[in-house]
Amino acid sequence: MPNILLLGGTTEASALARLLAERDVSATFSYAGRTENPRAQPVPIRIGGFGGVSGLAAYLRDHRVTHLVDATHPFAATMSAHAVEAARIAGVPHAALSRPAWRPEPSDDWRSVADIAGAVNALAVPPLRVMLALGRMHADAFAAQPHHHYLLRFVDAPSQPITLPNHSLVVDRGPFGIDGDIRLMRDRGIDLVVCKNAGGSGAQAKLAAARHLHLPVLMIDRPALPDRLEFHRPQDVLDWIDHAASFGNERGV
Ligand code: 3Y8
Ligand code: NAP
Repeated sequence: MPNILLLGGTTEASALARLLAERDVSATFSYAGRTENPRAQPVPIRIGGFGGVSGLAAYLRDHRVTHLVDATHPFAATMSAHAVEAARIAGVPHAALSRPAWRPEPSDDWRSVADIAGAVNALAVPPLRVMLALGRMHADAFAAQPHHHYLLRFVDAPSQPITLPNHSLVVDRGPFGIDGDIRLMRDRGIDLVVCKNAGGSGAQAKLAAARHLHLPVLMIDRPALPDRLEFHRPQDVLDWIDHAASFGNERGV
């Protein structure tokens, strides 16, 4: 019988959890514990790190996991690297459920940068009203460019003071809608949107809103991820799990 460990935290991970629950497949949904009230899931949840590669490999063995599915965010590069290595050590089949990177439409005004530091450097320009749609973990990096007004959007109210001198904060969790993001950007007089190339649908609204308002986008490219088996649709992950199980070979190899 398959026993899945699903590394979650994305819309696609939640969609896969629903499919697994509908098919009554044994699965555990894993959150890092970054937010106060993570979305409930239709399968058992575990919250918190594993303790690095060795901790995850031990978890896979101790819980007799038959398949490890990494459905974390494309910027969760450490988790994804650990997942590939721990699955190899434990001899557990591994696959990623990821979403293709966003691509600009012909009318879009995107400038791509390699990483957060690249985005900070790109803001060495006269004062702007910047929507920093990066969440909480990277906001402080932009204190190096304190002359802009930053609109921040966090999932939870911050527990630490925000070091950006000139900012306003919206506490909201996605998935976001286009009309809501158009209203937010228009009401706050946004000149520029800074975001990660997350892909998927849950964060895409801001790109459509920027397009509608003819705003430029500073797009942060994804970090490098290890080579691995990847699917883009939850159903394809289910077929991969079924294929291994139907061959009576739970190791999926
Ligand atoms: C804890 C689980 C679902 C999944 C929903 C997706 C969509 C909405 C859009 C903006 C961009 C951002 C941020 C974002 C989105 C989905 C998805 C996605 C971006 C939750 C969640 C967890 C997190 C962690 C959080 C990070 C932050 C990033 C906010 C739950 C809601 C900016 C990424 O306060 C913090 O410490 C937040 C940290 C990592 C990035 C950062 O660097 O701050 N996600 N987001 C997961 C865990 O503990 O394992 O609370 O329910 C999940 C979702 N956030 O099933 O509904 O599929 O991506 N999340 C980015 O894309 O740039 C917001 O504002 O436009
Ligand atoms: P990260 O930097 O790649 O991972 C750092 C450490 O956090 C990992 O080594 C692991 O700790 C722990 N961790 C990460 N994801 C985990 C999970 N799903 N279950 C258990 N432990 C996890 O990760 P991150 O970028 O902080 O992302 C954390 C979570 O937020 C992930 O679930 C991700 O899908 C979600 N998320 C992230 C973003 C983003 O922009 N980064 C956006 C949306 C959602 P140990 O080493 O102790 O095992």
